[in-house]
Parts: sequence; structure tokens; C-alpha cells
Amino acid sequence: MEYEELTADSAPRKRDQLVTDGFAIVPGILGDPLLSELQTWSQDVFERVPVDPKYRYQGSDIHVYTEERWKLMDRESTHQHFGDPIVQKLLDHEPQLQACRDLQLENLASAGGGLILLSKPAFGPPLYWHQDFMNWNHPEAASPWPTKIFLSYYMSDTTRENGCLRVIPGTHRKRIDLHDILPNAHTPEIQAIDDLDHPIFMDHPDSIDVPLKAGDLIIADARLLHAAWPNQTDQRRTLVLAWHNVFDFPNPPSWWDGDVPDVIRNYDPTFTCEGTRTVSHHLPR
Ligand SMILES: O=C(O)CCC(=O)C(=O)O
Ligand SMILES: [Fe+2]
Repeated sequence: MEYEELTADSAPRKRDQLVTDGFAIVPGILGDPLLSELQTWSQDVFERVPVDPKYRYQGSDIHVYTEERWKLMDRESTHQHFGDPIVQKLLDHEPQLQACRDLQLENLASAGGGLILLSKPAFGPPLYWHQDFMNWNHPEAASPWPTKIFLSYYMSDTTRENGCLRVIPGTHRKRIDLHDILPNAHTPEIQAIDDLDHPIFMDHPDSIDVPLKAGDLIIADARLLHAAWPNQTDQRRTLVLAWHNVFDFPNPPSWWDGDVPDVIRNYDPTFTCEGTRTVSHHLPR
């Protein structure tokens, strides 16, 4: 599939697609030499790291931080958590910064100063349907614009055959039946499911495949339902994902011309709640 380049015409359309569908794609943002460097580096990391069976559906769950953040964290490096200068390089990658400016993603900031390496090994299983939002009891969950997004790149071209991403457009703002049967993402409960015919892996009628070229930027709202097909090839399929905060909640984007829900207009900044991955009344049917 070919995706549209970012131009003065397409930028506002893509920005609106992120709002409406919950994701947007900007092709060709990560090229050489940084793409090759990330490919070689990530291969190297995976040669050193054994796959923990509990991450068999995600493939891996390796958190790599900027050196600055890693120093502040003051932890021992492990196979799963460490610092590396390549993280800052990616966060500062000018074409990515430019694309985000073009999409008017204001107040964009790395959440936690890191990236996550997710790798489906050769012949790896599918990834279950899930959403990654962690603050469903907060008025932020009802926001018509995104507040938490991932910026991701696949290290190889992806197709249904090697386990490309799948999404159900619009589910970041609308509850569907599938929400009712999903255990919380990346918890022991969902990791314990062994049956690949379980509905968490279903071929949902509203889902679409998102095949990408290596280095295409995909931006998605943390609330969006997504999954990945199994990898039926003998080549590893790796993803580099970085969580970001965006916009200055409760303030809408400068370009917002839609409604602002009452829960956000009347937001009390002293409000606090426990984080949760379980969807709430903030996600209406
Ligand atoms: O493997 C992928 O394509 C997506 C990974 C993902 O969404 C996750 O691990 O939360
Ligand atoms: Fe995810």
C-alpha cells in the first residue's frame, strides 16, 4: 500500500484522520543512515536477549532510554532496561520533528524519555487486540483530541504475512462489543491465554490491515484498538515505538474548532484518580 506524502494539502487531512480514526501514517520519515543504524542496533539487541515466554504475543518488551534519562533513573542495566545514545538521536530526528510540526502536534514531548523495542521473531504468534491507554477514569479519557500517542517505525516492510499491524478505526472514541471481552492489555491475565482461537485474536469485521514500509512513521492514539497478525516468515519483524504526550490538557489544540466536552471544560486541575487500563464511561457506545 502507498501512503500519501505530507504536503500543505494533506497535512490537515492527516491531522484530522488522527483525530477521527485514531491513527495517521507519514511515509518515508526514517531513512538511512539512521534507519540502517536502528536496524543493526536492534538486531544486535535481540541476539543478546532471550524471549521471555510471557511476552510471546508482544514478542519482546525492551525499554531503552536516553542516556540523560537513564542516569537520572539510577538503575542497574539489564537486558530489558538500559540507556543508549540512539534514543536521543531518534527523538531529535529532524524529519520526524518536521512532520509533527506539519501535523500541528503541539506540546509534543517524549513520555518517559525512552523507546520500546517490540520484536516478533520468525514464525512468532499474533498480538491480541488491545488499547494502551492507562488513565480511563480521568477526564482526559473523554478528550476528542489525542493526549497520549505513539510514534513508531517498523524496521522492515510489513505485510499480513510477516505480522503487520491491524487497527479498528474510531475505537479510541467509541466503545464496541470487543472491548467487553478484552482483559487489560499486557497483564498476566491476557498473557496467560494460550488458545489462538480465542476472540482476543479475532478477525474483526471492522478491522483493517496497516502494512507499512520500513521507516514509515505511524502515529496512533493510545486509546485505539490494535493488534498484529502472526509472523509466518523466517525473518524477524521489529518495531521501535516511542510514547509521547501531546497538547496541553485540558487546553484543546490551537486549531480545534469542534466541541469541548463538559468534563473537560469544567476540569478541576486538582482532580486525581488511580490509573487504569479498563475502559470507563468516558468511552461511550
Ligand atoms: O507489534 C506491533 O505491531 C504492535 C505492538 C503493540 O501494540 C504493543 O506491544 O502494545
Ligand atoms: Fe499496543
